[in-house]
Amino acid sequence: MFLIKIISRTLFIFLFFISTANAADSLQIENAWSPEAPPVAKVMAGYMKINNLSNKDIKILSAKSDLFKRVEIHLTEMSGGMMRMIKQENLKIKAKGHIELKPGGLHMMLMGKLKPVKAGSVIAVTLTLDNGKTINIKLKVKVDDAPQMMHHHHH
Ligand SMILES: [Cu+2]
Repeated sequence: MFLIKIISRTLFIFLFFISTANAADSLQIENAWSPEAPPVAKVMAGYMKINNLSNKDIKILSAKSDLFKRVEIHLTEMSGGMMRMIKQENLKIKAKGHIELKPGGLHMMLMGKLKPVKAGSVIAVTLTLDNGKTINIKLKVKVDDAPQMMHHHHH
């Protein structure tokens, strides 16, 4: 009995290290979501926190989704009282760093909606990284609770 306990504990620790080793050379996505848009809207936005757990800088080179013609990364900027969105050619997340895609800042722009997307559903997006890896993420489509979001913001 005692030996089995030791073996299973060792196995558990071993598996734990395998899973962290995998995560360590890639990006971890937290809280990925997209505000529900009116059915006629062709464009939607995506927000999330992206953690780089590795000790190398990682760039996101491109993104795609089957539900949209095109997926881009944009930066919202105020200039002269006008809000404009600037397409980012890539998105760098520094080693051990993180960035946040959020309303009014960096965001994912999902363009040319091909199918209806409702609150409660999920938008699958594939990111291509400069280290040759791809990661699949899922944006939860929710009714926009923007005023509340402000209060819940923490780092
Ligand atoms: Cu945009």
